[in-house]
Amino acid sequence: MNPAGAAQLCDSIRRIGAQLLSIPDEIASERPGEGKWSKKEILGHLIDSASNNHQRFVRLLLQKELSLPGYEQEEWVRAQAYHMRPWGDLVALWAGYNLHLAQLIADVPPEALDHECRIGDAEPKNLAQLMEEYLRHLLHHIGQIFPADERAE
Ligand code: NI
Repeated sequence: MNPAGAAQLCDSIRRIGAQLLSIPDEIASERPGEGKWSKKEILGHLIDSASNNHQRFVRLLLQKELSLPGYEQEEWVRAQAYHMRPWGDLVALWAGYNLHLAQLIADVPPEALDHECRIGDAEPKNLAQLMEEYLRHLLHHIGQIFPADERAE
C-alpha cells in the first residue's frame, strides 16, 4: 500500500471512531436478542481480531512460513466481559489499535506479502490475503454496529 493508502485508512478509522463515540453507552450495551452481541461485544470482537491479527502480521513479516492457532471468538468475547466496559474506553482501544495496524499494513515490504500462514486447520493463506480479510471483517462488523437504516438518517 502506498503512503496515500495508509493516510486514507487512518482517516477512515478516525472518522469511524468519532461516529462510534456518538453512540450513547446505554445503546451500546443493548443486546438485540437472546445470544446476540451488543455493540460493545461486537467492538470487543474487533479488538480480539486486531490483537490476533497483529500477532499474525508481525510474525509473518519475519518468517516465510508459519502455523498459528485460531481463537474461539464467542468464548473470547465472553471471557473478557466487554459488555461491562465503558463504551468510550472500548472505542479508544479499537481506534488506537487499528491506527497502529493501518500503519503496519501500509509499511509491509512487498517481498513479505506472499509469506504463508496456516491458522488452525485451515488452508494456508498469504500475508496479503490475511490483511485483506482483516479489513473486510472489520468493515463487516462496523456495518452491524451502524445498520443501513441508521446511517441514512
Ligand atoms: Ni467476526
